[in-house]
Amino acid sequence: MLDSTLQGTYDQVLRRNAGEPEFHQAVREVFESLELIQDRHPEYQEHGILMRMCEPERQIIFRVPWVDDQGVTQVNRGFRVEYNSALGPYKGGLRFHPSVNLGIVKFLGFEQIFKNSLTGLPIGGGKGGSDFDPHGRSDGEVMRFCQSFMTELHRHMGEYTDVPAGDIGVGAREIGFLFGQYKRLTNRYEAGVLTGKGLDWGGSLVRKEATGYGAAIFADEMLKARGSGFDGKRVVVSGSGNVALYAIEKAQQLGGVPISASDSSGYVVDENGIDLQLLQQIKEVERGRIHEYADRRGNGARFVQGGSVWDVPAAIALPSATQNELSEADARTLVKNGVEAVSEGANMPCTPEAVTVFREAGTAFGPGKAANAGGVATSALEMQQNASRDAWSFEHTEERLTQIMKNIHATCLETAEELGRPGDYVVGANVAGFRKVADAMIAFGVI
Ligand code: NDP
Ligand code: 2IT
Repeated sequence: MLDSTLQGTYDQVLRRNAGEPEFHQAVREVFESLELIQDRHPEYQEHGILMRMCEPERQIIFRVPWVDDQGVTQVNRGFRVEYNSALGPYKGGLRFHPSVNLGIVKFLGFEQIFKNSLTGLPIGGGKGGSDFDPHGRSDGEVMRFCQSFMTELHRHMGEYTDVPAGDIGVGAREIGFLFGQYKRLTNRYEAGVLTGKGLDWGGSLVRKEATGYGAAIFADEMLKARGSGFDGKRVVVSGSGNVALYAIEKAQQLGGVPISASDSSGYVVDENGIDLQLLQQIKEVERGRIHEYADRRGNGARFVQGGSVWDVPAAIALPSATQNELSEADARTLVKNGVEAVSEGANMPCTPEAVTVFREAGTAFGPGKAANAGGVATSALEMQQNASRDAWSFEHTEERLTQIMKNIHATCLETAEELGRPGDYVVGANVAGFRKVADAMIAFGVI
């Protein structure tokens, strides 16, 4: 149960946003943490911070018509939720996936506000996307879709206004088509308006790797805080997209042995450790399916159709596919198999019931808004480079990323300690992220 003020606001959120379960879930989790600080911050109530924080500053929904390779007209729906600009321009990815709807975009945008605050960099929170499915579409179809999407979205963007990037289904190819159309429509080479760009046209080294690297670094920090480490231990990873691939790479560099990857068709287990080059070739270059890894690797690697990758015993888990992919039953299996740390590469991959299981078992649990903040943090570094018309080295940028992840980890731990919940990264991340945004909102008055 929430206290009466929080419950009242939460009821209003439910009423106003009917049929958006992922959004409700994200709000509820933050509110449960805010219970701990309600008494200390009467000013939040006085200034209506809770309700203002839950209501996006602006929500844009638009038609995206385009013509497929057969000459048939297709219509998708586009979204951009400009959630909160207290700390900087709206910043957050675009997701292209058939499951995208307003509630999904709002949950992601809401999480993004606090994640971006935790990075310590001047970025507000936003998210967008479309129910367009890039799977099986030709480059020409993806280009025409992206051009149509940007033809509407461009009027809402700007390096001081709203700076999108990638998320599920949106990588360097899509960002290229989007940036090209923005440039054409505005007649401005405004590099800082999008991040995740190619290295030859304003992109930042390490941005591609940043989310996965950051999630593994966050796991390492949590392990180190308990006197432990990757130390040759088995690492179970879900997904095989941008986040998963580079979580695998960094986990290997830190001395762990990642033994799995997945996509929506099933998962592969490779007891000898994932061959990252092969996985990248299949997923990044060929855009293939995960079973091809087992087909081509030989060596005892096996593909399991459907099923749960969390059945694979491991000491460290890096869920890096999508929301609510790790259930209460999965969490129990992981705990039974001796998991020490779970670091969320994806946004909200663990259900609330799963998080409770980890909390009760004493598993180190890094919530996405802290653990996967490396991606957006490096996007902010890309914006810095664009603003100064500079390009930093890989080493320098990776050092900045590592330091940011360490700072976020330390902030979460210190805040949790202050609140009498030592080791609880969920309350640490929620409260530390929230306070900065709330204080800025109070400074600006009721807007
Ligand atoms: P990609 O599109 O590169 O990869 C997504 C992966 O997850 C694919 O393997 C995909 O499989 C799988 N997946 C997606 N949806 C589902 C589903 N409904 N069920 C099962 N598997 C699914 O996306 P990213 O790697 O960029 O994103 C992964 C997660 O990380 C998302 O939650 C995203 O919000 C989060 N994130 C991403 C950041 C970034 O910088 N890219 C930053 C912070 C968080 P398939 O191809 O079969 O659909
Ligand atoms: O969820 C996320 O943080 C992202 N998809 C990255 C956002 C960004 O602006 O880099």
